[in-house]
Amino acid sequence: MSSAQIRALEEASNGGPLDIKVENTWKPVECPHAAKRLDFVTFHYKGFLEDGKKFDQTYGREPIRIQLGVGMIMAGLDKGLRGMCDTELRKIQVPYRLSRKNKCKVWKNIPNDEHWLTFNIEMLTVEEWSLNKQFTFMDINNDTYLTQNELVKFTEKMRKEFGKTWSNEDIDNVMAAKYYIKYFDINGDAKIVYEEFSKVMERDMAAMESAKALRTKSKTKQNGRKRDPNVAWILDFNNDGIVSMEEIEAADTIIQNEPSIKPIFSKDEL
Ligand SMILES: [Ca+2]
Ligand SMILES: [Ca+2]
Repeated sequence: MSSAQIRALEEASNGGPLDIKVENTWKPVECPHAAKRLDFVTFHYKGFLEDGKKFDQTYGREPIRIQLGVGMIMAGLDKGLRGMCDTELRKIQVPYRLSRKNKCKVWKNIPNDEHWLTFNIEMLTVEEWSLNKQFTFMDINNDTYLTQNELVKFTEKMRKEFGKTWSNEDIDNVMAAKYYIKYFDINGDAKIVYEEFSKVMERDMAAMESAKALRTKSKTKQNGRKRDPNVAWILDFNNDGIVSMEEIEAADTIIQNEPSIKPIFSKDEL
């Protein structure tokens, strides 16, 4: 029997697509902040094949630091790491369906064809998301501002190291970075400092809250993905917090033009 046939049988007996299995092996008494989407988490893992053989571990090298919910890790682990606390130990089993990832540096030792993968996770730190942490994450050379060139490098780094890609492959990294600068650069000096970044992000997040309230009131289902706070922030062209299929499909064309929402604020807002 092929592995695809085994999977089909297992899904049939499961009554639907297989999900991850989580065992809480150890939880600290104190948990000041449980990991949720957008938080930055730093962890070690040991990975095992279905026959129990260890295929990899991060012990002995740098632990892994990723942001949750933005495509930096296989879907099964992204889900399984949610709710973890500093120092917590968890065993997460990930089915084939949720272990897909692009070829990249950080995940290169993880086999791509295994039916089930088991990860023993040791959570080191959970850092709660903030605008400041987000800005620092993108400021890869740590000089307190973001430039077009740096944003291109950041996007490249996300792809090479973590296998994160644009959902529309026609999007060009340089065009996206250019658009991003125009979207955030309040004083027009081609650099984004934290004050500009936070000002524009806060404006957008307020707009997203209103859109969300409106959706709740009219019981409209959100149709698309949650907005990514990294360079892909620009893909939510109508500022409603949801990146729809239409927005993704039109993105490569839209970003060739000036942003329709300008980084301009009235006197009251500044
Ligand atoms: Ca910088
Ligand atoms: Ca949208």
